Amino acid sequence: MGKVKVFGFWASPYSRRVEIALQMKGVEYEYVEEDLQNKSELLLEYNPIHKQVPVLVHDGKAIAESLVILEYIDEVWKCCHILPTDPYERAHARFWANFIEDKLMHHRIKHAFVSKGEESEKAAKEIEELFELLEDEIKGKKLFGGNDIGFVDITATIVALWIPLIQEAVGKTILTREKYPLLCNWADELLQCNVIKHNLPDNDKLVAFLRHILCQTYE
Ligand SMILES: N[C@@H](CCC(=O)N[C@@H](CS)C(=O)NCC(=O)O)C(=O)O
Repeated sequence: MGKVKVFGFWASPYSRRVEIALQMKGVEYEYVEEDLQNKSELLLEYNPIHKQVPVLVHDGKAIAESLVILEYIDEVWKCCHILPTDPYERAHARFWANFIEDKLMHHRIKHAFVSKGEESEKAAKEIEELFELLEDEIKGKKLFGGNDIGFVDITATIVALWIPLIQEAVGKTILTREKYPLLCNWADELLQCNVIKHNLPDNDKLVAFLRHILCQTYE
């Protein structure tokens, strides 16, 4: 099926998505760790638009953007589907993955956990509303993908691991078991899965890293 390479960064939830998907499918690949302060010529060549990890290189052809890469992996390696086969279910999974991407990721998480004063309260309220929507969506299901890990679960690993560790790093808690029991049960379930467990960074190392980058942003 051709040579597969992943350009990633150890603490990146986006990079982890790609490795989880490849390992679910049993695809062999070479992993290249990028220094994001000093990006390699190859990364800039493969992802000239965004200049970000992850990048998947398959048979010499580069694909950027983690969700695009997940769909590519699912189309090329057909075993154990990441996206549902039913068109409606597929659309539904894409909707929730995009929801996580557009609404939750990027600046919203940083704002909710590390901004100060009035801005902080507003951002925390906004993120609480998003968690409520996810809490509702997971109702009656073990995982977002049903009984097996799917597109939304892989996209949402940031909620299962990064958010609890961001909370630990900055000493502010928004996602609690009392308020979001179903979402927390889902996170427990997901973190038990071997392919997820083996693909997540070391907790202490990640907390230290998150503390460093998040606090630096708002100093
Ligand atoms: N939308 C992109 C986001 C990727 C992203 O933000 N990557 C970060 C690492 S977590 C990065 O490469 N940052 C370096 C930079 O922006 O200069 C995806 O889904 O792949």
